[in-house]
Amino acid sequence: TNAGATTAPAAPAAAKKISLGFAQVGAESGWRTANTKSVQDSAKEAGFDLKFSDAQQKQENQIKAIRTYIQQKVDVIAFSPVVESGWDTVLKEAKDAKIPVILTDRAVDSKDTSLYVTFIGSDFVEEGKKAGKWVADKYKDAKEDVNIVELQGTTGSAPANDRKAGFAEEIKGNAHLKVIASQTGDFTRAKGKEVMQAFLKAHKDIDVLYAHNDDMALGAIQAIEAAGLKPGQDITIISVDAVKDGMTAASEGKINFIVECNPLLGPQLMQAVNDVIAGKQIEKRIVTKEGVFTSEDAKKVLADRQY
Ligand code: GZL
Repeated sequence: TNAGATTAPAAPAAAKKISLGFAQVGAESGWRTANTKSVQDSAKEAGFDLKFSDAQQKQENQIKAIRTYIQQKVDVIAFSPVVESGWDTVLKEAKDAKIPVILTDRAVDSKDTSLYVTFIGSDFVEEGKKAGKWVADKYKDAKEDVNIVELQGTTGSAPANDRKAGFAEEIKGNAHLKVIASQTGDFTRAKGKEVMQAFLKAHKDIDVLYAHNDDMALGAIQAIEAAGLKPGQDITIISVDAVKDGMTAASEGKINFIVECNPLLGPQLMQAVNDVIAGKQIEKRIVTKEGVFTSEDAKKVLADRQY
């Protein structure tokens, strides 16, 4: 018999962790912070090696991050495109490198849908419609013009384009409903306050503010109060996201109606990553579930809100 010392079989090499490269938009809003936390917590939960970057809302930084992930040969790339266009080149590079790409939160306008496996995110047109429907209903018997100002999200972003379109669609049936000013506040409180100050200087008779996110609405509320007006009373305010600070303002009657935009996309993203790695078929579009809240509703659910 072979008297040679036997050696224990080598311990199986720890299964190589799935590596996920995530190129985040930035840290511009409460929504984004909650979204980042959801991605990071879920990746940890899933045991993935997460590489994460913050692009400070600049497309070139997101493109750089994606190129880095390609060089690092990650298993999957995911990102939330800060704007809709300008992605085809870098997405082709990922495709040539045989690295699947998952879109989360925001969409791209690429015609070639083979450039990404799936898009997990809200239906922003639907969100704009929910906001517009509420305004159209509130002012359905208006006998004189209702002057609306609009704080748009980041110029060129899917949420800004679609929330604007959905809202306009729902109010077009009533000629009294007039959007007298519409400008980007870049989804931030600071810019929302600055643009609302300009709106208040230019227009003495604003009836409604439609803000594409809570952070801009909260900035605008500071400007409205500084002008000696009562937010939620002198100026009716509708917003989108339903983050904690927005829901708090709603519970205080400073925001009258909030359309929820769910940032907790982490679990669905990690499920999609596992499915991609397993070679499973994934639906091209995964829509997140979300509701709406009046001031009354906000009071009831505020304590239970996760973000
Ligand atoms: C929407 C998301 C938007 C939020 C903003 O899914 O892209 O970006 O509504 C965030 O708060 O800045």
